[in-house]
Amino acid sequence: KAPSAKVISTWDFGVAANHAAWAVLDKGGHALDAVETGVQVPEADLKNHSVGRSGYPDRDGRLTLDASIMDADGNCGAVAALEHIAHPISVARKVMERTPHVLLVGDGALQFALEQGFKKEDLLTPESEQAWHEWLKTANYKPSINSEVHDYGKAALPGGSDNHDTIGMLALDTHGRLAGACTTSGMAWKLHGRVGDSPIIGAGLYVDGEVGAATSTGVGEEVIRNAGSFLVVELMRQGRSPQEACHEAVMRIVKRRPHAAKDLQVGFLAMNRHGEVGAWAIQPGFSYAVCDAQRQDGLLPAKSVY
Ligand code: SD4
Repeated sequence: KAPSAKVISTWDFGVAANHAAWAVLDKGGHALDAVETGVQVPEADLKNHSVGRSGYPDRDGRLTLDASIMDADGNCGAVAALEHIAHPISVARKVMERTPHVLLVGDGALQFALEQGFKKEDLLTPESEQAWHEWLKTANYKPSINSEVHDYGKAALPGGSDNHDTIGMLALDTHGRLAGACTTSGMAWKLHGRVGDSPIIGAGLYVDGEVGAATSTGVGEEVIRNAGSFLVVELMRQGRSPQEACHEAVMRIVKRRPHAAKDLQVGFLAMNRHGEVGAWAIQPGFSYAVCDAQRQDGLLPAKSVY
């Protein structure tokens, strides 16, 4: 019997993204095409200030994008601190398919994108630029890394700001193939050059066809520190359900740095190769979207530590 296709993704904007991915899966398409197509939806959404076009810029007013994509066989590609390209996920896929490399950053990533025929655009909308000007008025362009990271943490809390974070998407197609994609403009007002977890394979995204896939959202520094998505997949390999694996990975973050963790958000989302899903977050408020043949617009609250 052919496996049932399924796609899941982070946050409420995942519902619309899942719809686009489902159109690919429902036709018997490849999970990799599904996740690329799916996350392009929030990348293009002007109302969304944390992914792609109209994302909030860094401290210097520059909009820099991070994205990664991975399939079940360990093929992967990523871009970090990429400017001026509307769909960083598609550049990440080209890195995977057309270079011997996994990760291209900054000017090099832009140069590669232009060589591949992507269009150079100004992605900072007047609204996002205005928000940056407002932030500058009170932020004092704070030089202290520690206080900035702390502020970033607060910004990622529900209600802390409208910094609504990353889209991470995981799909299983009708041929039983898994794939994942992750894309973000990163934390609003970050230091120029800051790279989060989303383009780091094993941190913001990890897929292993033998086991399952995981992705993350929230304060990327905490996810990188703990190789978060890799950890979730390895826990599933050891027999945990996706839900148990996400819980244990979140607890690892909380136990290692309890004082930092109580004020910041990290959420994990996972799916094993049988299509079972799970999620867990540090703080309440993390939701994830689920779409399969039974239900196309599912949105579920994740359990949380606090
Ligand atoms: C990152 N996880 O860059 C991403 C997205 C984010 O608050 O903005 N987190 O860390």
